[in-house]
Amino acid sequence: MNKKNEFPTFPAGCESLLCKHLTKEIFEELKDKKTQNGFALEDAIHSGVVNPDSGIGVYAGDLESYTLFSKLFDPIIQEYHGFSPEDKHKSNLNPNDLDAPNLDPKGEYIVSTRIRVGRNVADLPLGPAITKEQRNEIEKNVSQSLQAMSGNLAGRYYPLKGMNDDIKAALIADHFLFKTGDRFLEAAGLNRNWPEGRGIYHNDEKTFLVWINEEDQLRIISMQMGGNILEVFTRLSSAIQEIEKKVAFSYSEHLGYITSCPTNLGTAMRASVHIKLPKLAQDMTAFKAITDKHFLQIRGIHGEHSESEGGVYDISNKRRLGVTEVECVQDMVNGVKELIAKEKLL
Ligand code: ADP
Ligand code: ILO
Repeated sequence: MNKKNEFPTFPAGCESLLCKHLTKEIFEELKDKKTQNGFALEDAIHSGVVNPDSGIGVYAGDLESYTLFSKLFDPIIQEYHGFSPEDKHKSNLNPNDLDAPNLDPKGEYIVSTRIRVGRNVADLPLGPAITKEQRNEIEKNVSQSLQAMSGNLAGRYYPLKGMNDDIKAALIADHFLFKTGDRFLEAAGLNRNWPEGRGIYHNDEKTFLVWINEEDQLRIISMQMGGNILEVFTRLSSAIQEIEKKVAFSYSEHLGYITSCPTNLGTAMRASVHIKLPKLAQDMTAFKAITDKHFLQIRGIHGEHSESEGGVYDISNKRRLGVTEVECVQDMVNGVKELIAKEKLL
């Protein structure tokens, strides 16, 4: 058991970026520092300390965490995104710059497409350090702004508190809603006061959705069945522009959009397909060679830390910082094109 404010010990075989980059020297230098929101090093590392199977293991409590604890965050960001402290982030949400032809016209491989971005409200703490009152205020303001949306983005907000259990389970099983009780988020302090202040907004077709106050204060999502990636990106891009007219988001020239998990910094974008690759899945080395080449990540179909089912995988961009939104989606498009070509050959 690790003691408070003592250098944590990690079990043998621990592969998290936290355990790799948290040296005793850095720990001693940072352990008594706190951001203006009272967020300390031990809060930032708690999730990775109690979950040694974490891939990353750290969360930020606010924008200041990224500078105050930069000796820990910078090498983690560098290793995950290949982005150095001198680099600047860049943005491009223009669908006209995306080269995304229909990769699967007969609908044999791509089951569904989803692109999401994370956003947090400017000048407030991030989820791990936010107060209950601040969180509830965000829910109120953001859900009101969303309910004023029109056209194909018009919809309704459904608070998690009081949501019927069957409806909740169906929304999760159909990949629309976040799960409850994630142990990584729990240890990061992101599940405090659950389910209060959380909820989901969606249009009737459930092609445009916004999660409120999960890992990030907003997760803006565009998704639909099949492989029309351009349509999904175009919808997301216009939705983001609409929301940005009403809500100011936390953004820095260096790190782009600020998120609680450093893997999401920058574009905060994850563009994914659920894709059937049963033959290629028999040879994970060949599979991984293609995903690595295109900077892609393989997940199971019930989200991160879940397994594949029936040869269907969640394939998404891994890089999010120092690349534009168009480049994130382009990574996914290029890789999926090659994955389908390989599956066809087998
Ligand atoms: P994130 O919100 O960070 O992308 P997850 O990996 O937890 O995190 O995914 C959230 C939900 O979105 C899960 O239910 C997952 O199955 C679903 N999802 C992700 N990609 C797709 C996709 N291409 N089609 C359908 N559902 C998807
Ligand atoms: N803290 C977890 C998850 C890291 C990346 N994923 C998300 C959802 N942010 C880990 O370190 O494995």
